[in-house]
Amino acid sequence: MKEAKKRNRPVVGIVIGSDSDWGVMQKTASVLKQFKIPFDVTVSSAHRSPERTAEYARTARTRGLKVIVAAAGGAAHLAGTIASLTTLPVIGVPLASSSLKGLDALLATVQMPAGVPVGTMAIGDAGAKNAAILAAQILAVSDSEIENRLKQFKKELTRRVEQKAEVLDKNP
Ligand code: RP5
Repeated sequence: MKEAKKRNRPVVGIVIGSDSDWGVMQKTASVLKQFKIPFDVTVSSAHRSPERTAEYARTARTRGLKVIVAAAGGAAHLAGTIASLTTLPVIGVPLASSSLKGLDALLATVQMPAGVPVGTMAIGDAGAKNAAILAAQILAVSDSEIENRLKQFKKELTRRVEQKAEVLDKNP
């Protein structure tokens, strides 16, 4: 495979339970772009399209994915179902799309039985962003370019805090 083509091949797969989840999960996509990590996105539901979800999970590794980010709201079984069918690391993002405001999705995603782990993020926006950062950190174990971008990112986080502290120091 040509180098350029290889570089653009998606290594992170984002799966959302419904297109209504995309508003939040765009944040995962934009952080992955920031780290120059190729990804793809699809909709699949553990409950409404179980066969499609199983097919996605079973073929993920051979399609070249290295990490899967699965996001759903309500009785969120998407990440757990995918994790049961692949050896790839699965990051779950619980979403606040039901009247329980994501607590249902958090518990459904995080409370996996021993043997089938899902790395569960915070509910909503923070979780969506952290899913991308964690995916970058997993990939950075064997990719020094991504590792360097992560180092820069952390420096920038610290710089912003110092900047805010300085503003408050001057005008308490
Ligand atoms: C979940 O149900 C989805 O992940 C979404 O968060 C929620 C509502 O889906 P829609 O009714 O908007 O399609 O499965």
